[in-house]
Amino acid sequence: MPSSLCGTWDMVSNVNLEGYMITLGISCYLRKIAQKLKQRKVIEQQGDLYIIKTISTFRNYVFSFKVGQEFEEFTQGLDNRHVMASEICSLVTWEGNKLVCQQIGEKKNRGWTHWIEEDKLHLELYCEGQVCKQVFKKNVNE
Ligand code: VL7
Repeated sequence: MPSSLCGTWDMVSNVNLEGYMITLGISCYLRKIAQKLKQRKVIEQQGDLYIIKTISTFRNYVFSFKVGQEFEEFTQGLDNRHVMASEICSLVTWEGNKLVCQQIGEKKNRGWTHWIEEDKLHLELYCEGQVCKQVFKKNVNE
């Protein structure tokens, strides 16, 4: 059973957000703002429904899904693209202890992977060969 991703997590590192944003076509202006943000993840689970909230002083992004079920996602406020299920695979799955999301759409080889390692929440956001690596530490006061 994978360790729980649930809780409030504060960003401690953020490597190559720039490369990831460039592949997504984010403007220079928005990239500068996004680079300065200390993102927070609030991850909740209600039955088989997961809710991942990415929180910042500038903008929030909320995504909810059921593991193993196809879904459509609109990345509102990020790069504003529609990504959706392919006909052959469900989009968020557990691969061992990693929660893996494939964001199938206009951009090739796009998705993310979350896992816990040494009490930290890890996230890789990837798109077209660029990988942004983020690490979060648990905020026990929230
Ligand atoms: C990944 C930033 C940069 C556009 C705005 C910056 C607002 C705060 O996909 C994500 O999380 C997954 C995995 O946890 C669950 O939905 C969100 C955010 C990384 C992307 C793009 C800059 C514009 C940043 C919302």
